[in-house]
Amino acid sequence: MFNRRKHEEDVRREGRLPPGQSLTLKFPVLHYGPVPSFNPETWNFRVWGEVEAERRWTWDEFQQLPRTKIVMDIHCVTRWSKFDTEWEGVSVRTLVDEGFIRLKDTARYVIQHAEYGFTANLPLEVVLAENFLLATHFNGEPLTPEHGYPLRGVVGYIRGREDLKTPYFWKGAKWLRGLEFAAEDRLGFWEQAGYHNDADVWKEERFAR
Ligand SMILES: Nc1nc2c(c(=O)[nH]1)N[C@H]1C(S)=C(S)[C@@H](COP(=O)(O)O)O[C@H]1N2
Ligand SMILES: [Mo]
Repeated sequence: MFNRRKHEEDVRREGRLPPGQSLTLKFPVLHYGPVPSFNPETWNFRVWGEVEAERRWTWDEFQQLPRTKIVMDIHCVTRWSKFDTEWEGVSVRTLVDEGFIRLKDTARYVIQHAEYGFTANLPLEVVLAENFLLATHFNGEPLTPEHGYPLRGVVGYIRGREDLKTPYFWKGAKWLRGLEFAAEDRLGFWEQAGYHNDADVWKEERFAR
């Protein structure tokens, strides 16, 4: 308890605690519905929509993509924040820069599609920023099933990067199966349920109404 309080004082002083948030040392699990199972034989990852060519990677092929590590603070709309979390996986920016994904000029939004039809939407510039990752590992270990194994979107705050927009953590879909690049925005699962579409943690954009 003392430990938690002290950590919270530290991040508050450093300006890293967004309004209305409190620090947790745990890693709460939050999602709608059951945890899906994973079959590496049938799993694939698809990219479609406003792209020059649709892509589909098997689990083995996905392992061969270039990998990136980032350290971020993550902020849940239910008011817990977790600091200095380390994520490893595949950067969408890298996939675009290295030609694995070729975007059309018309691509302006990205819909993450996960198991059971769950979706989360973000503007393209957020998905292409350094604080968004298709993550396979958390703190050096593969994701656990309840945190999205084998793949999830993650988005958070990178220290000192006030230039990047930081949305709440719900904008990262667990059990991710594909990215749809779109010309028009379309509300995802939680956004349709009344969560704020922009979800900026510093502006406390929690709910739309
Ligand atoms: N597939 C899927 N991903 C999801 C959700 C969900 O319901 N389904 N919930 C989101 C919400 S509301 C939050 S706060 C985070 C929680 O991630 P965690 O369980 O790893 O803490 O996952 C997000 N990703
Ligand atoms: Mo959430």
